[in-house]
Amino acid sequence: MVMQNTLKLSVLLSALALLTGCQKTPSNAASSDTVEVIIGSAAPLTGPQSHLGQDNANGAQLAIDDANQQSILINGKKVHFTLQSEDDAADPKTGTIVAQKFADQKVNGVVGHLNSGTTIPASRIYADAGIVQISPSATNPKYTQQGFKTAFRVMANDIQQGRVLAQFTSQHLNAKRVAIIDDATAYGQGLADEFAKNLKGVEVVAREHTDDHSTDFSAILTRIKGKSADVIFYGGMDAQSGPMVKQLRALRSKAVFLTGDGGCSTEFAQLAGDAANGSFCSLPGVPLEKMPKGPDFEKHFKAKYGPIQDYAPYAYDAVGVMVAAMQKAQSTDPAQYIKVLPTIDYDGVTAKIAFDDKGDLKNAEVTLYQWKNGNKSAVAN
Ligand code: ABU
Repeated sequence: MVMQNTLKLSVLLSALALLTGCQKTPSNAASSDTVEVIIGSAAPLTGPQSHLGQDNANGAQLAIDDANQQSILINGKKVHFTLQSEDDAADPKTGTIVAQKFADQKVNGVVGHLNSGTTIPASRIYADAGIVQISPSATNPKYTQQGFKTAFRVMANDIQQGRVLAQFTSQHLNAKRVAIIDDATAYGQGLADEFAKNLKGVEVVAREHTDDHSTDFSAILTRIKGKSADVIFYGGMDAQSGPMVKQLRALRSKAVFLTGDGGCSTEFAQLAGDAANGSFCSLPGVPLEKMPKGPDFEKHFKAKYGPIQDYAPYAYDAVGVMVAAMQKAQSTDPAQYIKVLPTIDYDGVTAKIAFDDKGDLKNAEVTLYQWKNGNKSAVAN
């Protein structure tokens, strides 16, 4: 009996060892010739923002594939990069679970998260674990204001974006009465606050809140119509901005519709249809065709994944600058390559990437667009 139990235990232990062996190699564990590097990607891969999350993951994967094509040597050893893509469902709590998983696994770096609402709580976990985090799309300024040395982003933040949107509203749209709606998330509410703070000579006639899962805004829009707003600003994502502008036009409102980057995607135009015509939105960065390597990237990305939603080039650059830092430091250990990130000068697809003392992009730009027949084009601001 004792023999049988010992045998069972031994079989169980062997099975467990086999299972453990099947998991991805932890950071910096290497065969004698190749160092295996795992970069985590965290974004919503399910739910209303899954198209944006997949766009980020695809951009990051393309950069990983390109890095592997280059047969990079670090400290004399060949490096093989793997992207581990996890779904945070755009949910702050799930975001921290994903972050803890990456921390336990000791991944070499994280590209993400997509949303400010997940990026900010996850950033403390990465900071405690000493893991470099580069967000390609979270724009709430708080992310890089917490004093975490591990937190970086490769696009403008919402202090910059809110200011541009407000100046455009005050000076170019000549708005007198503005209504503001947000989705009560770190991003949507934060951007709406920055927008409101920077308006000049404009009365805010309504301030309304929804959430990032709603699709029926008729009650909010009816209340706003009663206030005769000439501009409606929405702080939130495309899954809401698309139906919102459609419902606004169904109410025969002529108010100008304006939103930030979360509502400025290809998906927005598809959801809104003809109602998108004439709407304005902002995106961090310069238009794709004016990015240093934008046109080449678009061809390269489209051939594999189809149209870009929004942030894929930034996810590509987030991986690219991380790999460049590893090469410069000749180490894949975040404790080592983090030391070169504050002085890195990287020729990205989207821009020249260099970070300020907080981890924000230096010389970040914001562009305003107007929609016409399913396409957006840059407007002077
Ligand atoms: N930047 C808009 C979408 C992501 C976020 O900041 O939540």
